[in-house]
Amino acid sequence: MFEILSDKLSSVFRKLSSRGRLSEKDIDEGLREIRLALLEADVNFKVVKDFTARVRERSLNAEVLQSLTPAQQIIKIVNEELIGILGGGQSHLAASVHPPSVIMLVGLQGSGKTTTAAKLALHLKRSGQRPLLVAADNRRPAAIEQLVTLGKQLDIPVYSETPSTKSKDICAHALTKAKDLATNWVIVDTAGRLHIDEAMMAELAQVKRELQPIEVLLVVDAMTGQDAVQAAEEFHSRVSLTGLILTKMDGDARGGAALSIRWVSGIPIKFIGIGEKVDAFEPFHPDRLASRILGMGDILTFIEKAEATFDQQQAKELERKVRTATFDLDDFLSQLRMVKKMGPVAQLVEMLPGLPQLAKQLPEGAQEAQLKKIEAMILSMTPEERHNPSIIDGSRRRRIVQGSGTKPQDINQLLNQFRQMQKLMKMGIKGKLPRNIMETFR
Ligand SMILES: Nc1nc2c(ncn2[C@@H]2O[C@H](COP(=O)(O)OP(=O)(O)OP(=O)(O)O)[C@@H](O)[C@H]2O)c(=O)[nH]1
Ligand SMILES: [Mg+2]
Repeated sequence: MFEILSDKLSSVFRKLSSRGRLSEKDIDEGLREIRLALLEADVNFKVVKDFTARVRERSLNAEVLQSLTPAQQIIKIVNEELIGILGGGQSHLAASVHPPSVIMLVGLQGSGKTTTAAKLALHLKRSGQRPLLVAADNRRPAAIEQLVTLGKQLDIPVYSETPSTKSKDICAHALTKAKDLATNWVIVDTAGRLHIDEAMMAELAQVKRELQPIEVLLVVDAMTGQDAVQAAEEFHSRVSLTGLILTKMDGDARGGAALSIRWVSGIPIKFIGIGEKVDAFEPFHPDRLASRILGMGDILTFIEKAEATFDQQQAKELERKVRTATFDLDDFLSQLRMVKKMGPVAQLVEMLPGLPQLAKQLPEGAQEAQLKKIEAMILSMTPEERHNPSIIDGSRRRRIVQGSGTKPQDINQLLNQFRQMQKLMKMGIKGKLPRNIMETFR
């Protein structure tokens, strides 16, 4: 799930990152592509509209546009807004003050209720809790059998009766059983229907009155797209849901339901099912899903590192020098050091969108070795040479080579790169200025 969306979004970010300074038009163009990618992933159009409007508003802020790394700032904004749409923080399972805490699972036929009941019971058992499973789906004998078998497998007690007993009576008896067994959780599996109908809803409401559950969780098949979102709204209006469990998140659907359901219904997602096995189940973390979708969990770490390291004042001064074309080798060196302060270059390159491909072309350690060489050469120059490298002639070059332990062609390469940078700066080609030293390796 989310592979296509993920690919599309990272191509938008790659494009934005390659541009350096961004104009309002660049941002709108990027946002148009993001909007299309979300719609193609079957995300609800209202969610898409709200999302892109918020990202636009925050991106067109002067602080973002004038920063040295506008594309990264925008990625950060997209990530934050995505987390917001998915519910912000983690939503925990509620527990009753007077146990047992009763959890009622509801949902359409085949959404994964019975499997999820067992998964949830196992999840609780593993964290030291004592759950009781209840087979309140008396429509089909096979449904009862399915839960009983799962319970046996997991060594978790299951309460069941013959299919002729009414669901609400099964539930009343199950609560007594839970007291006898001293279980502190009761997980109730209910019957599903192909479509939401009056009889089904009336029965669920009855069961709910009997159980007085602390949680009414809707089990939603994430593969069913926007129908799932609609089902959530309908169930919510009839039995007031307290949370959602998205199943089949391991499937190859476009993922739009998963991305829309929280925002449209206002109900928090508490767990996700990620496979058929009983342990393919986990608490839902909006931030983890967002960074998975953006395919760049690491980029945030990078941005945080960069923010912590880049001295704003230093950055401003650098920008002024670039604008007035008075940028010299000393500035080059201080920029180099800023990059170095952030950590091993190879690691940084890995974190940046688009750059991993570039990194692959370079032998391991080559970049770092290259940076060390550049630093050694600049340090072997006199202040005058650093300020005005054009005075470096044959004899000065020999001295620098000896001082830095490099080769004459290394110095030539450095001076060529620097001359090119200066030329670009003088021409003032917007967006083509190397934003940092790594780009001079392109
Ligand atoms: N791949 C995958 N399959 C799942 C997941 N959850 C459930 N399933 C499968 O979905 C199918 C239906 O699951 P059930 O648990 O029987 O669904 P149900 O909602 O109880 O179905 P009814 O009782 O008939 O309404 C089964 O084949 C499960 O193995 C999941 O997270 N991933
Ligand atoms: Mg079932």
